[in-house]
Amino acid sequence: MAFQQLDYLLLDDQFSEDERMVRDTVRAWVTERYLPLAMEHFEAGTFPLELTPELAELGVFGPTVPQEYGGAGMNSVAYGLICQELERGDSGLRSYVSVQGSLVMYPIFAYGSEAQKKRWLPLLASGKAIGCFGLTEPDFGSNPGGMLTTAKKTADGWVLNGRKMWITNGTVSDVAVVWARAEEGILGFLVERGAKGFSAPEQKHKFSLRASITSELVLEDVQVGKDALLPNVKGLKGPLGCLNQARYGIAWGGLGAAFACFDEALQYSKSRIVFDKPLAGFQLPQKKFADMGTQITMAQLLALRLGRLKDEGRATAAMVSMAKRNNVMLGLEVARTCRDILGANGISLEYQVGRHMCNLESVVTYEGTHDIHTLAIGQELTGIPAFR
Ligand code: TGC
Ligand code: FAD
Repeated sequence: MAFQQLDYLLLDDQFSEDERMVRDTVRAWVTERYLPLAMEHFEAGTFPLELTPELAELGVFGPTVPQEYGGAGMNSVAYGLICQELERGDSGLRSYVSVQGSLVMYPIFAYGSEAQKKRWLPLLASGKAIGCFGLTEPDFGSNPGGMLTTAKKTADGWVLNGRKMWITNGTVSDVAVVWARAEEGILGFLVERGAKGFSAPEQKHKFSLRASITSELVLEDVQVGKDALLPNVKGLKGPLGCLNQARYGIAWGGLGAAFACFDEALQYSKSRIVFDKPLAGFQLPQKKFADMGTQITMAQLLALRLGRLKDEGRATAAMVSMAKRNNVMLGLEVARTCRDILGANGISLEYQVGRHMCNLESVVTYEGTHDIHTLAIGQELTGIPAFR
């Protein structure tokens, strides 16, 4: 049966016609073009890179970037709905798109020179170039301020040394946004594929986010020109500012995965006969659906309100933390419950619930772990940072 999204509080009419059109277009594409491939790529541990031109045609790469730079100039709610629909397909698909837009196009747009913007943004928006974002290191994930990667100024530019890890799209990227420690503070650089001393080997053997390329970035005396520096930002607020954009999209993405699992389990339970009647007719599954439906509805309200505030310029980083933390954990808990409702079928990749459940174990960790966002909200409420 076709996917039916839960909309308990009739929130559909809270979206503009344009927003609904964007959502429905991406939803139809995911159903027709991505879902038929999802199981095969998850199993093989590959991403269908050949879909890149179609994604670009849909306008999902950097949709909020102004049209003069190749973006679609959409609002934040439309961007959120795009992330929701892509993650209904697979978290790896949403990752592919949100890294490109929020973590590569955004820093170039917000911190780059006019020349960097004119060169890279149209290439990235059209999918002719792919990018990645290198912040995390083997020993510094939650605490990126401790990074060991260095940038040393030379007469002609900079020399970069260090190692990044767990970098989405690294191996297939034409350009890497690399954050490094310089005398001046933490700075961002655009490192191009093929630069001498730069390599991006793929990290294998993941049980989660399998349909996504994850890589190390190795920088050994990589010489880049002065024009590789993102000139308009200095300090940790540079990379953290990008994370706000990506975390916002992920809050909607968690909802998308939850919608997929809820719908699959609801349909399954109506046709699965146990003890002579449909599983959906027993009280225990009904309690699970009532709990999940309520939590999903609250997560929808959170995402929508945050999106409207973001479009008004009133969303704060702590609000984004609340939405990422809540909606991703909600997605993970819904996926786990729905996997259980499907019984043994729940562990088969012929169904979606197990794939979403495994994927969300990554999503709950990346872009700030659940606990890091707990502390960010705690800091906002108490005024006391408890990170150290
Ligand atoms: P702290 O001293 O608090 O802050 C340093 C400077 O940064 C500013 N700041 C922010 N700015 C913008 N947005 C935010 N969310 C910000 N949070 C802090 C802050 O005002 C300060 O500015 P200034 O001007 O005073 O220097 O920094 P800290 O060292 O105590 O760390 C705070 C902490 C733990 C919250 C932060 O480092 C953190 O968020 N850690 C989590 C790291 C993380 O999320 N990494 C994600 C890597 S990328 C990724 O996972 C991509 S997955 C992609 C995919 O496949 O979809
Ligand atoms: P750690 O920081 O070692 O945390 C381990 C545990 O300790 C967690 O439970 C954490 O919550 C807890 N913890 C840490 N600090 C505290 C504290 N102060 N108080 C209490 N508990 C604490 N990074 C990038 O830069 N770019 C990418 O494209 C990217 N893509 C990724 C893709 C995947 C599939 C994955 C899994 C990760 C990706 N990451 C990427 C890395 C990701 O952002 C980090 O894994 C994440 O920030 C957590 O860092 P860590 O793994 O080092 O865990």
